[in-house]
Amino acid sequence: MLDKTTKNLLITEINKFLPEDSQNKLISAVRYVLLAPAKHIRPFLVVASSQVFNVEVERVISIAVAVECVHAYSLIHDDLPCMDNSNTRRGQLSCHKRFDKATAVLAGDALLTLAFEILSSLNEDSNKRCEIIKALSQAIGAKGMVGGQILDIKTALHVIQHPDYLDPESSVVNEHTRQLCNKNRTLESCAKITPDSKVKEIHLMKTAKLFAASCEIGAIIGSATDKQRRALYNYGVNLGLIFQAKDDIRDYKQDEVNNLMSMLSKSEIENYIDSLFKQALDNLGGLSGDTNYLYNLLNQVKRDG
Ligand code: GRG
Repeated sequence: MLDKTTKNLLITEINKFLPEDSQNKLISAVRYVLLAPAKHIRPFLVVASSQVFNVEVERVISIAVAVECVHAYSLIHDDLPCMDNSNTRRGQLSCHKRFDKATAVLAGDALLTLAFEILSSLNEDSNKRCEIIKALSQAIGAKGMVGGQILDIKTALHVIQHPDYLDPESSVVNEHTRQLCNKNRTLESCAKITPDSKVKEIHLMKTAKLFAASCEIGAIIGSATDKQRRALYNYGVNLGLIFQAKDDIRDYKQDEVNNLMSMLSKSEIENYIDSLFKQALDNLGGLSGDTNYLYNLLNQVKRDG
């Protein structure tokens, strides 16, 4: 997503904060994930949103690194056996597989901490620094990414381990769960849940709020008006929801739990994506600066995920 020059700037900045230290296992683990090939959508959003206000990329590149640190931490922790239990990430072994579980937990912790060290040390006025830290904290805490993750895990556990909470006729349940559910409970005793709204809420918290905060941070640095800031935030939400819906379509064969494809038809998901796309276009339409990068990204995500 990032152009070559900006990507090089990002990598140079990462190396500045985290120089190679092959004797240090923790730093090696952090660099292993942070420098692995990635799309860098969130750093891109910071840079592109600030460009709407003609902010030079050099001024926001360390913020872009901080946001990528947060994202990398979430991936490392998400891959752990107690979460998504994934052996690979970014085309290589996941952090706990390449190193070990304790190192992976601590590498995530170190990345999250570094993000806030970077942001609190920005060469910006203290008001802006605090606003940026607040926006990011709100996006990734209990009401954002971490909250979305626990909701995801809890719902997944309900589906797998507690079929008594589910309606066996509901399209949210896969065949395995349906069998469990039918075995253990009668239809009458199963509570109804509304599946797609729950999953959309998980998408919002787990993914879209960090997209939105990345855009909002660009607006803060650019001294945007409240209206401009809201427009960029909402653009980020809509983009993040499209990104996740596309990911659900792509990922369905690997993971049916909490996946929109388990509860909506392909055309219903496409309509949902179209409506998010239109809202995101509206969000950009209200901005007078250069929105080309954001517009192109929106099209790219809608097309390719
Ligand atoms: C463990 C605190 C904690 C949070 C985990 C965001 C998240 C919450 C987990 C990511 C899990 C995941 C695979 C979600 C699907 C969509 C997604 C966010 C994919 C990874 O993001 P990309 O595609 O990855 O931007 P790259 O590697 O390009 O940065």
